[in-house]
Amino acid sequence: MAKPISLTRYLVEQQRVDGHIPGDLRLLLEVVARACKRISQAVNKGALGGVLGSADSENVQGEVQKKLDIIANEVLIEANEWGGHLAAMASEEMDSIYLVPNRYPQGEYLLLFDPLDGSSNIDVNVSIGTIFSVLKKPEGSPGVTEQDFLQAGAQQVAAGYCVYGPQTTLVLTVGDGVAMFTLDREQGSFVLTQENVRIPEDTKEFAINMSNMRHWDEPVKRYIDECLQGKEGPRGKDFNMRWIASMVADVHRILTRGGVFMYPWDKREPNKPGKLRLMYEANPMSWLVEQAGGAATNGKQRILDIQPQQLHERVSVILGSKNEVERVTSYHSTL
Ligand code: AHM
Ligand code: MG
Repeated sequence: MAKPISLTRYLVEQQRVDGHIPGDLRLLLEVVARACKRISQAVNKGALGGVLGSADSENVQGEVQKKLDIIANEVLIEANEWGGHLAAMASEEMDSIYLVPNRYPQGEYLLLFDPLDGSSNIDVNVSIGTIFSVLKKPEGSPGVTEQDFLQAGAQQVAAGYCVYGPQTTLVLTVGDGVAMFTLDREQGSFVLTQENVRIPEDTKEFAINMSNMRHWDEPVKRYIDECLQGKEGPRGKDFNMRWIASMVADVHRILTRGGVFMYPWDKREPNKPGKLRLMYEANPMSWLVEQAGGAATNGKQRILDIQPQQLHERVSVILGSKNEVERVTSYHSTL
C-alpha cells in the first residue's frame, strides 16, 4: 500500500516539484491547518470544554456571537500573526482589518476567514467549519488598508475550508485542482485522502432553506418548483433535498457527490444582496467549486468576477454542479 501523504508533504511538493506556491504561502497554509486542528479540538470537547453557548456579544453584521465564534477567531489570529508571512487579516467576527503587530515581521499575504461557519449548529452537535481565502497584498502600497483587501475572488492565491464533522477534513486549492485531507488524530496530522476532486455536471440534489420560499425571486421559485414536480414535471426526474445550514457542510457534500447550493437574494431584506458574505464565504467556496469543475454565480455573473466594494459585503450564491448552476443563472436572464 502506498505511504500516506501528509499535508506538509503535499505542500512541499506543490512548492518544490510543481512550483505552484512560494515558500511563504506554504508556511501560511500550514499555519492555518494547525489553527484548524486546535479549533477541531475545541469543537470536539464541546460542553466538557465549556465552549458552547452564546458569548453575549454581537459582530459587525448584528449577529449574536457564540463562544466558539470568538475562540476560533482568536486561535486563527494568534497562530498567524507572528510567522512573518502575513500583512493583515480580516474576519467575519471583526469589524475592521487586523494588522500584524509592529513587533512581528510583515509578509505579503492577506488572510480572510469565517472562523466558525454554521454557528447555529454549534450547540446542536451538527457539522460546522472554518472557511479561508488568501490574497496577495497589492504591490507598491505602503502599510495595509481595507482597500488592499477589496480584490475580486479571481485574484485568490489559495482558498479552503476545514469541516468539523464526524471527521475533520481540510479541503484546499492553490489553483491546481482540489485536494482533501483527513485529520489523523493519533498522528496529529492531516493526511491526503482525495486528489483531483470533481463535481458531477448533473445532479438530482438541491440545497436551499425552503422556509424562505415565499420571499424568493421568480427565477429561484421557478427552478425549485420544477425540481419539486419531479418525474412528472419539465425536468423529468425526481430531486432530493438537503439543507444542513452550515455552508461548509453543504459545500462539502457537493464536492463529494454533486448537487446545487443556493442562498439567493430574497425579499426579507431587499437592500441586502444576500445573506452570505462575498469575501470570506462565497469567494473561497466558489473557487473550490470551479476548481472541481463546478460553477458559481450570483444569478447574473460569475461570483469570482465581482469587484468587492466592502469587506463584509454580502452576495447571492448559487454554486455546485455546472449544468444546474447554468440553468438557474439562465432563468435570471429570461425572467
Ligand atoms: P454564519 O457564518 O453566521 O454561521 O452564517 C452563515 C450560515 C451558512 O453556513 C449557512 O449556509 C447559512 O448561514 C444558513 O442560514 P439559515 O439559518 O438562514 O438557513
Ligand atoms: Mg459563515
